[in-house]
Amino acid sequence: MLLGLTAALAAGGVSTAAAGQDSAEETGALAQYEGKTINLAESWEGADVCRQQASGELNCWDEADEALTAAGSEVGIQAASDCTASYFCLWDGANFTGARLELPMDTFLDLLSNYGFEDRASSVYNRSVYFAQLFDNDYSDFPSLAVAPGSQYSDLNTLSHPYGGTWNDRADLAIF
Ligand SMILES: [Ca+2]
Ligand SMILES: [Ca+2]
Repeated sequence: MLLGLTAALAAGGVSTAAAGQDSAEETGALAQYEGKTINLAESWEGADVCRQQASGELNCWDEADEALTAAGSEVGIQAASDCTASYFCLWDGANFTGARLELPMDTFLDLLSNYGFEDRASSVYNRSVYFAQLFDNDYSDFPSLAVAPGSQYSDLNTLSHPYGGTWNDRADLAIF
């Protein structure tokens, strides 16, 4: 597992290349937001939610727009159920609040730095049928946190990290 991970990291940009983008050698995932292209590794430009579509497209939008289109939804209330079915979701804040990144489960790994989301996740929800793992690549042996299908962690501050402290704002890599 770790050998495969290391090889994949050495190859670089696996998920970006798999998404069919031309900029595989550049760092940063390019997303569509309010009619313009933004590089998530540089800035979310104020977007609240970004979703890597299974088709390879990456789209971002504002939470307010999402609430307007979801008829009967609890406007302004952020919840784990905001996570799109079959996706793996990461939130900047605890209790499923703040900026949200949605990743499909059709890629082997996603470097969160490509999305400007390394050392940032504070709550997660694996709303898919596949097993997922988060890794902290600040350490050579890649400590990992398993997130079983259908499971969620509302506050990564409550999970101990093997190198001390907690998993809050530590994950850099997601593997499915
Ligand atoms: Ca955070
Ligand atoms: Ca880290």
